[in-house]
Amino acid sequence: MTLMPILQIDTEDAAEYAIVCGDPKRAARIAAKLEHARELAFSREYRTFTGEIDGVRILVTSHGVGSAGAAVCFEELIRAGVKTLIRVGTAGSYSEEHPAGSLIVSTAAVRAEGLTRALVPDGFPAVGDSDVVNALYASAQEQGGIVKKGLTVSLDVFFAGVEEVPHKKYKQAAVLAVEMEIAALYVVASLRGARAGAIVALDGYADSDLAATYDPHTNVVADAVEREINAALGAIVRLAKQEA
Ligand code: R1X
Repeated sequence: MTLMPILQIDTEDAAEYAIVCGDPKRAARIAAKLEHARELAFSREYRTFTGEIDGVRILVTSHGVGSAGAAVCFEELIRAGVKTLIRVGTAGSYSEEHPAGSLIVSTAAVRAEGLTRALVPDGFPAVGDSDVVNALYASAQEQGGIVKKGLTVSLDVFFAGVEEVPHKKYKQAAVLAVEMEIAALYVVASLRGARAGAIVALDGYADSDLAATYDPHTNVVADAVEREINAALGAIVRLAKQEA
């Protein structure tokens, strides 16, 4: 029995699988889909539930906004005993081919944040586990709507300052979406011998003036979040069956 100091969950409560998301309210929404769901802890921005999907026990934990805080969550989940992590998040789009309401499965993330630079050398990849990514993509396609698989970029900046964020270059380099935590998830998972994947619901265009236009609280985004949650749960069932 070891209590994780920040998440406040115990090794006894760990599961092989975890779904992670930014918003504590979304963690509750995911847990509501589980059998035998119960809350384990709510410490700072980290809210953890456990429950079962098709007989597979999982954890659901919120990680807040931004890489540094999210990495604390990923590290402690893995230390507690989690082997597979799936991030269910939101992101900005780089293309009119996939507008708000589309889903993107991240195969790998550009490390454009600061946290992973303090963990691993330049050139170290932030890459998803291929089994997890493929299971997520297959389950997401069953949910309908636009679903794409490809590169995402993780930034530390949400509202821009005076420095330019090179959205145009990422777009030219075929990056599909921008968010803030996938690079940290993929690097921490690689470092600690766990596997990870991520799916994001697009909530607008990344290179628009966010301060003026950002509104993730629309029905279109809520529907996409519902589909990505179902995709993540479906992916866990697929992966557990592959291992049985
Ligand atoms: O990953 C990004 C961040 O966690 C996307 O949405 C959040 C900001 O609203």
